[in-house]
Amino acid sequence: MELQLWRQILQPYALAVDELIVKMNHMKNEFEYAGEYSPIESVHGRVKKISSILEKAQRKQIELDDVENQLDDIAGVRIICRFVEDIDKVVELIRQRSDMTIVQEKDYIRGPKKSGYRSYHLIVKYTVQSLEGPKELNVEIQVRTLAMNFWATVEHSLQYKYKGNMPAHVKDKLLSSAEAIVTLDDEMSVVRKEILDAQNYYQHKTMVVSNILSNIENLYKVANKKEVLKIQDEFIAVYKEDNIKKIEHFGKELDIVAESYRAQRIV
Ligand code: 0O2
Repeated sequence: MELQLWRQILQPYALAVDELIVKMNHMKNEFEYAGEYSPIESVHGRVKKISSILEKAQRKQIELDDVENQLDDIAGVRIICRFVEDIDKVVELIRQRSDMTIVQEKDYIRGPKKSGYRSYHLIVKYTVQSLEGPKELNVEIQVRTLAMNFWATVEHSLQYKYKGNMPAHVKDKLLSSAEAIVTLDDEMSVVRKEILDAQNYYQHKTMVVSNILSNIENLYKVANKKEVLKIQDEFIAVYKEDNIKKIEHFGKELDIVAESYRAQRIV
């Protein structure tokens, strides 16, 4: 097949990769705008090089005319997460989308490859629009942690260097470093809990403080100004102590004061 024809065949795959990078990054941004922790750390993508397509087709004995049907990873998107738990969350987000359909899943995390490779692979059907109309194609989405990605990148370049003849001592080193990556990911999961706890704490504190502020604002309309100023000063003093229990207690007492004014108004 001519080079020019290959370039033409690969165009819709390039469009799919570009679109999916934008969409996945948008999901990441949505979490961030909502002030929430994003399970997506970064998004990358590529269209397989023609030389790699030809090499894989030859290795898997695929006819060149059948490459588009048989090779699922001509278009590839990689989603990098900080923590292992984020991977399931990302897979769930993809499962819920209506613009792509998962047709295959390979869980190399619960069942790593012999090489030590860990990653979650999805093949999705995705439709792009071109001048020739809609085209449905397969895209491989790999979801992995930063640590898994580091290992896979190093191992991939060593595979390339040794071209199938990797010395035993290098293989052993890669296997032991794959185990170290599992330990690292496990230990980092503890930090994830702390990040989420800190985030929940922050959200709770924000809610309690904004209730107090709106109560003080309303009191200005109905109560004696001097009294409200006193309440405001007391609140600033409690807030500076940065003790959530004391802020909560202050909030409850203020609720009672605000409620009594509301009751007086009704009477
Ligand atoms: P590239 O250069 O990343 O595109 P096969 O190639 O037969 O093993 P198959 O059946 O196509 O794999 O699907 P699989 O197992 O889901 O793997 C597809 C892709 O996953 C590979 O693409 C790699 O990107 C990655 N991968 C799988 N196994 C390993 C591994 O042991 N080490 C590393 N570093 N990556 C792996 P390509 O086409 O091999 O390469």
